[in-house]
Amino acid sequence: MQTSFLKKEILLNDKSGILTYFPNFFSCSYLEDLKNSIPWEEKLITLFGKTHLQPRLIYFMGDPDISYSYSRDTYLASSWNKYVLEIKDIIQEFLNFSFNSCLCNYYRNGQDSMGWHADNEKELGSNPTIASISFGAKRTFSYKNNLERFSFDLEDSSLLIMSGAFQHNYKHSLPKRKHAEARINLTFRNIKALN
Ligand SMILES: O=C(O)CCC(=O)C(=O)O
Repeated sequence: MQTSFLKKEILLNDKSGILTYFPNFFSCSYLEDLKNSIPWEEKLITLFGKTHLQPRLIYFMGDPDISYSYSRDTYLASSWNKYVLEIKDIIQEFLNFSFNSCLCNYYRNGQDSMGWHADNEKELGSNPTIASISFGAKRTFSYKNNLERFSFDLEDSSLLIMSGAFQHNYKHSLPKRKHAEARINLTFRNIKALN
């Protein structure tokens, strides 16, 4: 892959965390291939004692025996999808870093969203590097600490890398939008076995 002409935006780079954005990372969109080949699931989530359907479809995949617990649920990784594996190989080569799992999110329209959270589960280790890839509709990504809140757009075929202490110092979310077409987000993670 030719990477020397890639546009790179450093949105945050200090001891509180690192956010690096590549707006046109992929030259083609995998939206339709991912939409049609992943067996998307609608899952429940319990928040503040109430159980709801998560406002998006998800699918968790990864190496054998990888499991990930968040929002009080444990997900055992399903086997890799061929397109996700192809994308993983490209990202790994670019970052010189390997991932063993991917949480896939399918936002069907502007009503689908992701609430405020940090990816700070123990099995991600401290200061995890997470590669987040977007295909389809442009959506706003927001992040905040106790003092400030920031937002920017995640565009089709883009790559966002969250690293350093970002997950310790900020929460992030993908708010609802009045009108939005379908969007798929892949977040590649490296999950460690907990003893
Ligand atoms: O869809 C997005 O860009 C956000 C995904 C996200 O925050 C996550 O999977 O933890």
